[in-house]
Amino acid sequence: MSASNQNVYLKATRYGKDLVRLLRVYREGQVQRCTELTVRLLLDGDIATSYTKADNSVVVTTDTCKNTVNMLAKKSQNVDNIELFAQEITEHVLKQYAHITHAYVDIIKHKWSRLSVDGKPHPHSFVRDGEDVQTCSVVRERAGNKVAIKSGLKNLLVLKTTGSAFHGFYRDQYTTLAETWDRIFSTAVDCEWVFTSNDDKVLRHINFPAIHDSIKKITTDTFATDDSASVQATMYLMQTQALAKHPEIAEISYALPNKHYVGMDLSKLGLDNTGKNMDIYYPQPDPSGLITATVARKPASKL
Ligand code: AZA
Repeated sequence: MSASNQNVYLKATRYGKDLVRLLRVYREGQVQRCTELTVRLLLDGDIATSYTKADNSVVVTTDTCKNTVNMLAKKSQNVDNIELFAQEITEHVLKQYAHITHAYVDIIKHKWSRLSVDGKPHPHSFVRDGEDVQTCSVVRERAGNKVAIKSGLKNLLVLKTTGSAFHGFYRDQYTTLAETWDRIFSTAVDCEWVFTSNDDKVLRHINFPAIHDSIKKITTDTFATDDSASVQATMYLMQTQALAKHPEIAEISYALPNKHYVGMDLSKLGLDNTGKNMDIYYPQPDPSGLITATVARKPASKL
């Protein structure tokens, strides 16, 4: 059977450039700012013939996608506000290409924090003080000029040395885990929140950096202060607080690995490293638990 008369169809398409990396410097007199991004720009639309008929006339090249990101970074005043910058890219793409119906932009913002010298913020020097990143994902659809925005933070490593317990869990013939009332709790926070509005006029005026800072603070404050009964319970507390504080958000998801730190058995060396005497732990690289949840607002009830 030839390829063309198989009983198949092209179900979904999306293409563009990934891993477009750039550093944007803003020079404002003596003080300079910089933002380093990794950007993905993907397109969809009336492009089926490029797959099914080798028709390249509908292909905006992936090289053009890369140039678009770089040119808009050059022109934009908002590169450091990644949700706004991503909206600018998607808006340009749909204005520029009549046959493109969807633009997808994902941005990772890497960390460059201003250095201090003798206690004073330095005007043009920065430090990578953590591998945690800020993320966003923006989709713009020509039909109805709809925009969907998700923001996030990833790889924020935290650890607490007490204030975490885990007991009362389900037991069966395969359960060997001991209950604990005091354990190390460590995780790499991966969190995403979805904005309720799909209206680009509304979405242009949201204070995305402030919401990001606030959700990061809710996450770390709750992690530190909650007398944790489990990763699940602490996570839910973070989610309910974030939704209570930020009406612009429809839902919030976390994925938290439970990075196990296990007390070392030093009994063969004649040392007690158990119970209240446990202070040497092995940071177990794998396996780790993985706890995830999405918390969303209930639909408004119809009276
Ligand atoms: N949640 C925890 O907080 N700790 C655990 C789990 C869990 O589901 N399973 N083992 N240890």
